[in-house]
Amino acid sequence: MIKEKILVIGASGQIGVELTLALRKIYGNSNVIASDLREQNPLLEGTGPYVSLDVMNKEMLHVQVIRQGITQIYLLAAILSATGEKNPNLAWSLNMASLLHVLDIAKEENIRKVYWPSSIAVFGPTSPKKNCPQQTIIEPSTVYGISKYAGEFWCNYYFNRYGVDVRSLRYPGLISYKSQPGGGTTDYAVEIFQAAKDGEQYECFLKENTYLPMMYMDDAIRATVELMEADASKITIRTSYNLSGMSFSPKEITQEIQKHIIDFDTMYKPDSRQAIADSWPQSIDDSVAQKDWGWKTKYDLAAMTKDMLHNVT
Ligand code: NAD
Ligand code: AKB
Repeated sequence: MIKEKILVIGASGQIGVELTLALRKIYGNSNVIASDLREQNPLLEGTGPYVSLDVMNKEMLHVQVIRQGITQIYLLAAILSATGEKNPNLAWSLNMASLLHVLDIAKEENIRKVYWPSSIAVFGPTSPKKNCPQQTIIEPSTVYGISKYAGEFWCNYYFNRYGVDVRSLRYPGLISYKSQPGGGTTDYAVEIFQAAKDGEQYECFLKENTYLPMMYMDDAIRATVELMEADASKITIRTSYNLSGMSFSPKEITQEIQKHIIDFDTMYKPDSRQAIADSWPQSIDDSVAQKDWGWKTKYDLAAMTKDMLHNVT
């Protein structure tokens, strides 16, 4: 059996923390190396190796991959939608260069598998709003969405041309309590729980009837692990798989929280993130992921809300 040695890049971020912990459970603590530009997240401390790494420095990344005998790379470093609109050049440069560095090194060092997430942000105003299918009109309007769509085709290219086994999911907005979101348009669905637990009114930056595709972090981590463990013959999409969890609006999540905290309330003060949200689909059709590698969502709005309110401190 092959002994896996996994490098997680961007391990201190919202997904990185939980994915690193999940991978350490599966592959053993010492076989999963967490890395990030910023300091180690406290939840990772004492659970396994950590290296400080800037993915923009290709040589440094290459040295780490060789020195540590890496067999799989999970690339999570990126600039998300809202932050990306504040600095489009930086978002394009990080999101593209990081992926190309990893794909090149994977090709040169025969890395067994690479994981790189895309996003529902690839879809734009001309994509279907409801049950947005795997293959459809894709004309993203944010720099983040453009970088993700371009990245999907780089993954497809490296798979077809060089045989790099790179796999990808178009995550919806992710909701978690262990680590904070990093500058996205869907972040409100995490912030709202903190306000509710603190006994405060939540000021939402989206309008009350803005529906977006969302997913609980448990489901996102399970989907990632299941995709990466699937037999390569089952993976028919080498750009990125649609992935669906739930779809709700700020009004609906407020009403769901009110079932547990009666006097909780949200007021609405839409900002520039509203235009980004309006450009995205409201719900996603992930039937291809279901068919190819057996994907099935577990958490709906009610189950996610209950778990979040139980765990947010
Ligand atoms: P995040 O912003 O929380 O974490 C990204 C991490 O990358 C941060 O810890 C940051 O310090 C690190 N990083 C930034 N620049 C770096 C560099 N030069 N070198 C090394 N590390 C660097 O993001 P996240 O929410 O965890 O997202 C991870 C991936 O998943 C991204 O590709 C994102 O586009 C994608 N995604 C996230 C969501 C979501 O809702 N969180 C949804 C869809 C897709
Ligand atoms: C964002 O809002 O930018 C992210 C995403 C959906 O990619 N959460």
